[in-house]
Amino acid sequence: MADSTVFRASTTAPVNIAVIKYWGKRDATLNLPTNSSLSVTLSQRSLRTVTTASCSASYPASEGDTLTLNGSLQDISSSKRTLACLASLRVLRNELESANPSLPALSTYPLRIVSENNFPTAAGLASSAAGFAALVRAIANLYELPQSPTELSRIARQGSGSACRSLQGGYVAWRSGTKEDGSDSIAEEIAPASHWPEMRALILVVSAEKKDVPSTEGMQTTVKTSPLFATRAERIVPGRMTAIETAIHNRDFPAFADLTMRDSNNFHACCLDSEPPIFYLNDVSRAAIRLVNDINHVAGKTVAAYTFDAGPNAVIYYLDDVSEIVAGTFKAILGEGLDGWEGPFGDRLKGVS
Ligand code: 2P0
Repeated sequence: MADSTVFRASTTAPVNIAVIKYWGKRDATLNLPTNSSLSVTLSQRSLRTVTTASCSASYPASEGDTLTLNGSLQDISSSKRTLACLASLRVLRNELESANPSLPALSTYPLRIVSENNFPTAAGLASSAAGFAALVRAIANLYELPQSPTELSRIARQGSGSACRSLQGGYVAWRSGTKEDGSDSIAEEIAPASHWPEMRALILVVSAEKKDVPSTEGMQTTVKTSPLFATRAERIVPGRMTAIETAIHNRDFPAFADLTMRDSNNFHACCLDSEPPIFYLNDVSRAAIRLVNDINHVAGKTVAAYTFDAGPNAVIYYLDDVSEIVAGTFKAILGEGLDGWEGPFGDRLKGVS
């Protein structure tokens, strides 16, 4: 009879919001990006995925590995990305077991993965980033793998590109790398959150609907059809990566904000430059942009920065000492919105329709 011991590990992974955007793949199977990107990892108190991974010799082999997301069983047999992550993690566990034959053969047991997001899935709130980061971290913990977060980022990247940036906190750069096998396409923390503890993020949930054009599909369209995109990848992003790392190291908010807003605009310009054009921003998004511009104008300096991912939801970065001006103005203008969540760094998240 199979040993009924169940091995289990749980973890949480936060969402990250890019300030220099990843958009475009040079290899769609390995999820190798066309350009480097840089993100801020949000607090675990706000948007996060909680994942438990377990395995047991007593789990029926006929059921194979299973993934339950927000209470519903997913068909992972057709998810090449999930399968790639599980296969890579098993290889690492198998290496441990080969080196130490007294270890239980967890790599041979079926896996059960149960994952919950505390925010809308696929609404452009980086759910796949937190999801795959939590999946990789939970199984790495279950398998007691010694690999560092940067080493594990290679695996999370195969699940979803942006997931490689959610294994670490603070300010994280994903280096695109140049090697064909992706071995140098990894994420590294360039500064911990404690380096700039005054940083705040306010998330405006403009829409919790699934996005119109999924990121993977949208970026492939952009790479194939946008002339502006080639300029972005080759001539715009490399300089911005260096400049924003300097701004973060110097805690220079105006420079950080300027680069963040320009890069969001450039990414959405590339979307618009695609054929067919891709529209992620809507009227509420544009109103948020105008409001940030107005706040900065009235303040007489740059105190707030907006950024938008593949959806209409706005993320507004600002520093704690201007919280009243920035978050206060947004709250006053947008009113009590649809739903208020406890937001990153203790701010309230506002839903607006
Ligand atoms: C980012 N986004 O840097 C950019 C900005 C959306 C806009 O990473 O195909 O879900 O799974 O690698 O990671 C969204 O792309 O795409 C994304 P895949 P992913 O955060």
